[in-house]
Amino acid sequence: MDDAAEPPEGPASSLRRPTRQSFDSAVVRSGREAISAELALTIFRHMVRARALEERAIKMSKSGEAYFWIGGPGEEAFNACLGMQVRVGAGPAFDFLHLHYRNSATLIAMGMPMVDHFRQLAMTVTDPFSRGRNFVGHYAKAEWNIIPVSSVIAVQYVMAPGTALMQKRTGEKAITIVCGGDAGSAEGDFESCLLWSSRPKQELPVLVIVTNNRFGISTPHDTQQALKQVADRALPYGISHETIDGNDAVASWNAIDRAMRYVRTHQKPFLLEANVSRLHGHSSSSGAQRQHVEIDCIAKLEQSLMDLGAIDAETVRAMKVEAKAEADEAVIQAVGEPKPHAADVEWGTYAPSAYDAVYPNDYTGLPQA
Ligand SMILES: Cc1ncc(C[n+]2csc(CCOP(=O)(O)OP(=O)(O)O)c2C)c(N)n1
Repeated sequence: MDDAAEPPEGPASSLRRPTRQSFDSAVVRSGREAISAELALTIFRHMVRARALEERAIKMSKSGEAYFWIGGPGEEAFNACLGMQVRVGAGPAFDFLHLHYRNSATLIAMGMPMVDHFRQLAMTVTDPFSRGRNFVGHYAKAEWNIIPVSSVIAVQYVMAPGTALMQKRTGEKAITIVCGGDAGSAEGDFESCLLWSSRPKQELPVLVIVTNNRFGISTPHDTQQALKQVADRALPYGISHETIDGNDAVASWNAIDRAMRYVRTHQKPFLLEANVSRLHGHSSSSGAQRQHVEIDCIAKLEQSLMDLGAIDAETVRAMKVEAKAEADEAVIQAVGEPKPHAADVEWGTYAPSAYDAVYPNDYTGLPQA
């Protein structure tokens, strides 16, 4: 960093910082890995905002402002680091994302306004991802190459090679990123993803991610898969792979950086498994109570930043209060917005095709930009 330059304005700008000189050289360490204090503070703020969003979302599901909650509290460290490293944009020159329903911190780090998440949860017609028709966290955004999230688990894995093939043909260094859970990795779709991504001399630029929280709803992972690590599934295909502590922001940042560089440069797949916590159980259907036995990635990074002197308790408190207020305000806005009309239930569900001569009258209109 240029010594004369001020640290960039933005998310970390409100934080108490060490002196100019010490800040430039300060790093947060974890084992043999490190990231700059400045980067760690930016990641931390994304994590805090994502947690505030999820905690408010859970409250909505309990208070009757929403019907169902599912989301990513516990995955903020890994998912914020992921969102910050995505090449965001539309079309083959940018990264494609096939996400699942726990990626709120990824979207927060990419720049999603909180209100959009709450619009989908409150099922308003203003919901930009599904017009109030899908579950929360089921993002879809053409401007950011986000393929619609499916409630049918693991299907995203088998779709990912499709966008990666298109990207490889166009010759850009953009990649496809696909995320899912450990139980979803038991589906044939996951195996198909590995197979299609690793065909000899036709390898595809897919970053295959498994966030392993050790459960499929209530079924423990180790009762279903004999392999100790999901990432070992890459071995027979010759796919490069790594398993990391996804509760560790330093490890997450560096592993995602390494994996993305590999996929971009070599145009080949990489399987990254991140062991994460599930802080509020599976969904509102199982009560969404806080699981205090699980490691909290926010507390972990907070402690590292405090130990370094890059942040103090008062600044942390202020940041959390600010994030909560942002979430509260976004909810007030979202719940006041209109709901979809019953008469429009089929609208946007079926697009015309040049080949569709059988049911020409079924076209119900595409969402307007
Ligand atoms: C094909 C399919 N089978 C079953 C379900 C029901 N279901 C919803 S979430 C889930 C567990 C998924 O666990 P995992 O893939 O580990 O992800 P996690 O929710 O733990 O992040 C199941 C079985 C589903 N939605 N789709």
